Amino acid sequence: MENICVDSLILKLHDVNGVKFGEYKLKSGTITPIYIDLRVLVSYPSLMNQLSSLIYQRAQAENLKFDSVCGVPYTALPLATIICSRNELPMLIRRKEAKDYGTKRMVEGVIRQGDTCLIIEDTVTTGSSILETAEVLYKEGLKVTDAIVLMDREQGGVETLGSQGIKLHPVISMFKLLSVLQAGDRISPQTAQSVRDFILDNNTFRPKAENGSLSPLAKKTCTEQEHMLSYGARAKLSDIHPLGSKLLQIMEEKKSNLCVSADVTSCAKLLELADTLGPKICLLKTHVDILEDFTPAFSNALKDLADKHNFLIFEDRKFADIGNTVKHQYEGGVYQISSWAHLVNAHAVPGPGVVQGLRAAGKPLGRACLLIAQMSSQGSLATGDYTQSVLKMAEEQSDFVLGFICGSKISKKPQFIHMTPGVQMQAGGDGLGQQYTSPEEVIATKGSDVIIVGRGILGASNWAAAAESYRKAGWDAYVKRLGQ
Ligand code: S5P
Repeated sequence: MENICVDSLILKLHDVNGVKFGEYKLKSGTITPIYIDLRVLVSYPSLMNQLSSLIYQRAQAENLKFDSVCGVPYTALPLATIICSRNELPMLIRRKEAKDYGTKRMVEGVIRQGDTCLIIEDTVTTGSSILETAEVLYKEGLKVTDAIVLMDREQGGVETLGSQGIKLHPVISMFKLLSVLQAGDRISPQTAQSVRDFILDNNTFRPKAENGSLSPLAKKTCTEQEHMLSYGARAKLSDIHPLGSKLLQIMEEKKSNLCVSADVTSCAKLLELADTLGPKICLLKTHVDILEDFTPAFSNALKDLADKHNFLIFEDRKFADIGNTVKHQYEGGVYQISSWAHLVNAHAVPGPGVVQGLRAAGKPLGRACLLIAQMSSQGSLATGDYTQSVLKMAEEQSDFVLGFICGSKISKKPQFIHMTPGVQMQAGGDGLGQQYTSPEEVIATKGSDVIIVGRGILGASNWAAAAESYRKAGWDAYVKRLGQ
């Protein structure tokens, strides 16, 4: 099977003006800030071929069963033609107007009653064009169970067609398109956001309240879609913490959502670990107070390695005292944590003062903190209402809190980064309360962003190979989540 990169095709679609931003009037009369016009494709044969392959790959991946293929006229007609010609599939052509002479047929090609026809479309907004074509095919005695669309504007087409018994399979979604164009610096974060707002507010299927706004239930579904943004797109959101943005950029660049928990007890070992695993990780987590031979020179050496390999340092200090005390613990004492750790974490038990204390020392240095909203250990008390209160505390102090330690995604704000410890390839525990979940489960199912792995890597005979397998598992799960 041809290896086609969807992201690069999206950029090409933009290059050839297949996607435009501005003010355009749709068939319905609505003014839209994004216009998708794939009629230009016929002038770009190589792009046309690649897009056709992508569409057909989708049909194969879904294992669709059909006897013939029909493209919705006119734009999807050449796409369907290429697919049918390359794969030797029988095609049907739907006429827009019946001929006023001869056979007066609405569909050209050999029709066998009861056959199933797959519909191909270039762009879907409401799904009405596919429905029109399906109606014509039904009249000829054909069945339509599935349709594939290259670009889904995500304005209710899938749901509308689904309610009519046609399963729509989108190849590229609007949210994916925006995220790739934003990450590729083709559009500003503001433009991307305004298009997202427009799409969310103009869904033809979702129920609207009497005042015309979406119902809270529908809004919930919408913001969930937003969380499916890529790390790179989230890095560019307008109100993200600068350090959160930097971390997300590193993740995107290094294709790594792996944080190694460097729980070793000598400085030399920790530095060796950081140098060996540096290229594979986005974040290195330390417990500086378990080092037997800490010196200030060690923290300088660690900072150098972080620069060399482009990762951030996270001291897992779990501050949990009144603001004044944590400020001292953070900037003073033997460790002077704020001078070398980009990130620290804190329990929310003391109330918002704990963040205020950390902020006083860390903000001038450009640092940030994570709040512990849930824990991986058995019988943890950080659940339910407690977790919700932590979320609220983070929202109120998002100038210094950039995310959470948690078991699964707890905030729908894409600006917050979720990090999950207690990760190993195999489920199980350590006999001291630790409970393990797999990278796939944490990232793809639970919607977290970063896997924190300690003994899963440190216990292996080859650290680099183990880290690579965790990096790959975490990244594959993220790619899977984006495609969902
Ligand atoms: O809930 C938590 C929070 C943290 S930060 N559960 C955890 O296990 N951690 C930390 O993650 C813990 O202190 C340790 O450093 C790491 C997990 O290590 P592992 O060897 O069990 O992967």
